[in-house]
Amino acid sequence: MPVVIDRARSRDRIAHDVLTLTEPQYTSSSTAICRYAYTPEYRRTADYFAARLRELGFEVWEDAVGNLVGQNVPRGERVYGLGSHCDSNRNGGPWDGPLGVAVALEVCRLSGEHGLDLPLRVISFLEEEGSGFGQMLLGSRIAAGRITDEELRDGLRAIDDGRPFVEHAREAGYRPQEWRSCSETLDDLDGWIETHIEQGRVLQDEGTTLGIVEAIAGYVHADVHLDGRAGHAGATPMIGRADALATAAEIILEAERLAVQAGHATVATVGELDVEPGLINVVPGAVRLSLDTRGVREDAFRGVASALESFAQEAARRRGVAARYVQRTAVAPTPMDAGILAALQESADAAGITHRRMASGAAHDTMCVAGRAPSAMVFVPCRDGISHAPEEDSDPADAALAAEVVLNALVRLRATAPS
Ligand code: HGY
Ligand code: MN
Ligand code: MN
Repeated sequence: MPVVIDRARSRDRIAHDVLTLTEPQYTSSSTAICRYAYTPEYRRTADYFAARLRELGFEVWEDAVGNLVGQNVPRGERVYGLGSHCDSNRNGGPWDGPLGVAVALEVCRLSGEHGLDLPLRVISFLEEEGSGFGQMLLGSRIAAGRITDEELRDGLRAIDDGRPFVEHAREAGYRPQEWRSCSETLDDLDGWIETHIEQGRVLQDEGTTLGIVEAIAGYVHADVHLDGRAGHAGATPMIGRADALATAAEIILEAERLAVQAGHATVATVGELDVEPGLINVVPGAVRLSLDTRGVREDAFRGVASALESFAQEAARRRGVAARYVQRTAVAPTPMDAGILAALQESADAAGITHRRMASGAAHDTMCVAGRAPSAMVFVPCRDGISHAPEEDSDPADAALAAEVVLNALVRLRATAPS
């Protein structure tokens, strides 16, 4: 018999956790949610979840770089993993990340209240958004060993002050030199389920309650550095200019064209643009633009990235500009585990909750966990598909239904687990 929960109570508890974290002490911005690794606002947010887990009798710790872990059985015992992240995009909304940690927390409460005694580990990964150091999924990539010593030591610098990741981590009391020990954060997992807002609008437009995520889009993140020649905007003839920003403009439009041409729902975005000197009366001498290209077909989005690198070189050469393409990171598309997907689907059917299989266009820490444990995700609708914006909104009643489905899926998985 499926476990039937008090959905209103779960809705209210999840809403309380998520909305508490919109209070001023949990964000450095007055207009959006903005918190990221090793900042006071992030520390307070992690401490909030740590306190809620300790209230449930969980042992709570942080690994060598700051992934937050809570567990209700002794370390070394097999567990089911739940969680997400509680850092935010710099222009973030309340639900992206904290919804998943709050649902995980609610499943822990429900497991205790219903006497299910599920062995559970909650993980809130560090720096999922990359808002502090420019690298998404940083905490889960470190835990999954999908980074190198050199990248960690030399390649990661704080967006705010340019200082190395390892310096910030040490100042925050962590042991970045022991980053390999973070693999223990993903040890002993018999399964992993992350709940997240959809960040698109498929569920809303269809009127479906939950998304059962069967694959997560992979991505390439890179930067293109263009070095032209600054000059007087009035006295420099058009012929012979080495205008870095005009070169960037060609590249940005080419990224759009290449993504559309690639098909298979491939996307490409140039979201960051630094212009030097950035003055009205000076021909731009130097530009850095970011590239984010993603999709569920790796050949398609990687094709966009390499075609854009060649185009940038060619457009720059035509304009007497030097182009340098530097990849930040690349993560492959990640299929989810069939057994976990089936358990989620059966649980949703048993509870009479509408659902549909879907892919995630957004990246998630689950991509890194999936290499270490059978993993899947559950999506809840977010209003009009708005995310990575302060207007982001979601209905905690849907999150409560997700908690009920996840709880029952874990009960199913345990019942069918090899003894
Ligand atoms: O951008 C992403 O896919 C995630 O929200 N960090
Ligand atoms: Mn997220
Ligand atoms: Mn996000």
